[in-house]
This record gives sequence, structure tokens and C-alpha cells, in this order.
Amino acid sequence: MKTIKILFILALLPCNYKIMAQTNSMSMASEGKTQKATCVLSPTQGNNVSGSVTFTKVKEGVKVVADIQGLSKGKHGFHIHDKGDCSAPDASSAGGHFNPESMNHGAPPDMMRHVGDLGNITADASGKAHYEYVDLMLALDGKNSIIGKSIIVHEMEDDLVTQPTGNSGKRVACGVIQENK
Ligand SMILES: [Cu+2]
Ligand SMILES: [Zn+2]
Repeated sequence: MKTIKILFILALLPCNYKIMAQTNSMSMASEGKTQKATCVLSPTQGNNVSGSVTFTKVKEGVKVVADIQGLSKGKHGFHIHDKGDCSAPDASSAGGHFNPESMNHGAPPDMMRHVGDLGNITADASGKAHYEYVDLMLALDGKNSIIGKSIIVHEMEDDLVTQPTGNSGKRVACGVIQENK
């Protein structure tokens, strides 16, 4: 009887190991962190600017792709702002530029910049702008995570120098950045 019991336990063992191994690889995958995030931009009061932005983790950093319409021709400041709150009619509820490292305002390739500084988008005569940039500073997890922050499109060009805003004027569109699940 004892022998049978032992044999039975032995027969079960490899099976348990298999389940353990599977559970481990599953938890590792979910801990594999955010790969993608999306933001839908809606116009602020009195404006007609809308669009979408995607953030995808790539080897070098995070690839940002934006398609925006309803703009006036030319350059418009394009930033990640500190609060994921677009509720105010002028989007002032979104706060200032996302700046977890307490730096000065700058341009995307600068070492000294806000994490949220994405420079400008450029609209053509039909009011459409397409933006693509692989950013080295912003992240989809950890201290520089942009999940739950907002994106703001501005009325005017970001001069990339004026502190702390780039002097790009009013906020014409706002959206909250959400993790893709
Ligand atoms: Cu801004
Ligand atoms: Zn800034």
C-alpha cells in the first residue's frame, strides 16, 4: 500500500513542476511592463483641434506617433502635461509640463528639458499634422512614466527656449494618456 502511495505522489510531481513553471512565465510576462499607450485629443472650448497619439516601446526608447487635425497652418507646441485632467474649458486643469526631474524647458533632443517636452507639430495648409519621434527620455513605466498624464496641443509655436512654457500660447486640444491593455 505504501509503495503505491509513493508511486502515486511521484507520478504527480512532474505535473506540479510544469504548473509552477507555467505560472512563473506568466507572472514574468505581466511584469514585462507597458508596451503601448494611446491618447485621444479633444478640442478645448472654442477650438476644433482633435487627433490621436500612440506611444510604443522600442529598443531605443519610446516611439511617439501623432495625427492631428483642425489646426492653423504652421507649428504648434506639443507637450505632455503633468495632470491627466482635461476638464477645464481651457485645459488649464492639465497643469504645467510633465517635469519629474526638475529641469528647465527645452527641445526634445536636449539633455536639459522637461520629460514632457516634445517640441512642435507642423500643420499643412489643410490643418493636418503628422508627428513621429523616438524619444529617449519619456517612459511607459517607472519615474518618467507618462501613463495618466495628458497631452496638450498649443495655439502657437513652442520657441523651445522661454521658461517654463516655450511661450506657445493657449491650449487648443487635450487628451489623457492611457495604457493599452
Ligand atoms: Cu504644453
Ligand atoms: Zn517644457
